[in-house]
Amino acid sequence: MTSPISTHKHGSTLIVTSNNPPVNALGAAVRQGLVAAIEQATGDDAIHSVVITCAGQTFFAGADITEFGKPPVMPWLPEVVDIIENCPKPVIAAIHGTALGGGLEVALGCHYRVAVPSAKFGVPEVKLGLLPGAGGTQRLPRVAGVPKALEMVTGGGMIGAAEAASIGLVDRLIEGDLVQHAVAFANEVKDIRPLPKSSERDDKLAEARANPAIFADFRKANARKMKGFEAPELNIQAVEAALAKPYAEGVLDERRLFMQLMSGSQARAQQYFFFAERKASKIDDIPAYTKPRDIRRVGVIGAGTMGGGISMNFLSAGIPVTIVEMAQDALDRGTGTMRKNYEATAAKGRMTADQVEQAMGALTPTLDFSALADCDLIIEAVFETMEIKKDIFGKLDKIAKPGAILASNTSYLNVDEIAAATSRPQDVVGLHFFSPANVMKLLEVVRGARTESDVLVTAMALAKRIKKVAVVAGVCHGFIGNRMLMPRQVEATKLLLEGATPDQIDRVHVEFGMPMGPFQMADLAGVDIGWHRDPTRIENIRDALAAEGRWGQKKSAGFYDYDEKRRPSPSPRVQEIIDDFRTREGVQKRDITDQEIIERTLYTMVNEGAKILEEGMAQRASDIDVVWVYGYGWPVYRGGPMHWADGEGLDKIVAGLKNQEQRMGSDFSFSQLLLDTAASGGKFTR
Ligand code: T1G
Repeated sequence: MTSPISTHKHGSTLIVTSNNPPVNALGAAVRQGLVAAIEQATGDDAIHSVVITCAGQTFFAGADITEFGKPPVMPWLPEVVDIIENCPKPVIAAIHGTALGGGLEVALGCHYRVAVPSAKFGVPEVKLGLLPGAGGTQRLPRVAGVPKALEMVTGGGMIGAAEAASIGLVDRLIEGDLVQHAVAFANEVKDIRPLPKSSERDDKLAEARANPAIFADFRKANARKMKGFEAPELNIQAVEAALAKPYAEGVLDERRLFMQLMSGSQARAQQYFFFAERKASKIDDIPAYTKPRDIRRVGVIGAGTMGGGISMNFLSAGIPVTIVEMAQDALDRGTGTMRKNYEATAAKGRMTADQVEQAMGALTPTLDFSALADCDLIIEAVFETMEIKKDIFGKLDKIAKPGAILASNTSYLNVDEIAAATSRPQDVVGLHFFSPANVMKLLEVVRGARTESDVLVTAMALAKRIKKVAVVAGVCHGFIGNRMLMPRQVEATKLLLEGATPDQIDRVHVEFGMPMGPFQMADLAGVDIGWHRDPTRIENIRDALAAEGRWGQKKSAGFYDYDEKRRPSPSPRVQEIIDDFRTREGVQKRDITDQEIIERTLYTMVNEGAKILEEGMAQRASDIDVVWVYGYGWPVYRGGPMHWADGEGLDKIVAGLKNQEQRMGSDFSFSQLLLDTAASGGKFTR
């Protein structure tokens, strides 16, 4: 087996190249090769300096995550980094692509770092429930300073090469051939002694020592973002050790904290999710060589909240959009909202004024439906009623060019029925964006019975282009996410009649780690969504609220009352409505435990997920988890409903549901797959 590490001499410089596609992960063979290369440089008097570089798309993008959980193979990464740093000759990291995690730690072990302007740097271990475990929490603060180190280790984001150079993480930006300039740099520094070792620097730590409140302030400022996660706090503790202790001691704290995280359920869940997210983009029964169709112009029908948000995704990715409305004022309102959203992003410094103009300049608003004739993909985003959608697709069938993909943004309705309104069902697909469409990353790609393979491949490729995470769903009511939402909403509402309050149910969900509970979500989305609009027809609690204009936050009243700052408080009026319904329905009020709420809402979601799997409406259980993390904010440190259920134990899930079966009545039936998997001691996601 040839080593992924090769070396060759260029004058008195030893060039060490890693070729370990796709991302030069620091697997065992790479680590072994790096150690051998440093030994070679050390033992060869003709060598005065070393350049470490990577072939392919990127510098080392981190430890090899596929090795996690397996018996460790020596040398481990911390040792490799120390060997590099202790090389008696200067070692220069030549960086392109993304130097991430262990990759950045290798670069920090080098005495110097040079990079091309497009290079990016980060320590995303926190997203895997970990911390940089190869000296990164100790070297990064010493090189980049404590504030930047805290931001990077707890956020897991990337910084660009220019910023890295400005904070001293990169010694020189290279224009032109990276390796050639890195060798020239090596010749400049080859005789400089002592060698600059990151682990021995103290200047940047001294700055932080002058501000002892730095950690408390950071914790306070980031409390909301870090809530529920274990890794961010332990990353902070490791950086505190860097400030308080000499490197040799601080690195022992890092090792202890790393092992504590690695052995925990959150790291397992987040590492599981890293691969789940990437697996979602693969469609098992479509050959990988299937070519996507060329999408040069997108048409969007409807300039409402969804149509505008959907359009922005394409405009931001540089894809021109023709947006169609029925009336000028609706069209103007829609395009005005899009511009406002862009300007708000620009105001936050996340895009420039030029980029706003560029995006808006690629938009063609029109009232002329036939203007869609030259679009390669047309997305319908109008009212959620089948009649209107079938009418629109019938019209589209007459004007869209051959081979155009016709997509509906429906969130529930039957895509096959919509496709049947055209003569080209093979070109019809569901593209279910989540609101707000220009923000939420999830895209459910709904595969009709007749949807052509290359249409699906096009949808998945396009999702990547517009920075969405796409999951293929089958045609069923609510597809994956909303279908699992239904039993949760049904049981949550019944629990109100039985004695729980909106506040209790929402609290249980928020304590679980959801961003909000069912009733907070209803008030945010709108209690009137899906309401029949007849105030005299009051068949359930939502009808009663909607009939009184309690439509949620937008009306300062829904399941909660809201003050002028939209702060919620339990509503006596809502409690009256619930009590009236309870009396009307003859339901006996009783104390509801938090555990019952978990069993009646979260366990039933798992059961519905199992049904989705057994009906083939999702390709795999991990896809269901991707939908819930990206579509509804399920806490990623719990992996997603199906991964979480495995951790709970499917036998416990079944027992809990059996506990509640009577109370749930005909609204509930067991998934056979859940029963069988639990009985066999199996799991959904491992
Ligand atoms: N290990 C193993 N495989 C990896 C990998 C990694 N670190 N990174 C990516 N892959 C695989 C990925 O599964 C996919 O495989 C393919 O490469 C392309 O990935 C001790 C402990 C680098 C920005 O967290 O952020 O270092 O699906 O689709 O969009 O302190 O990959 O093709 O079979 O994402 O171009 C820290 C994770 C590790 C970086 C490229 N590093 N990777 O994005 O490609 S922990 C990370 C990424 C660590 C040390 C600690 C991205 C990318 P397949 P992709 P991309």
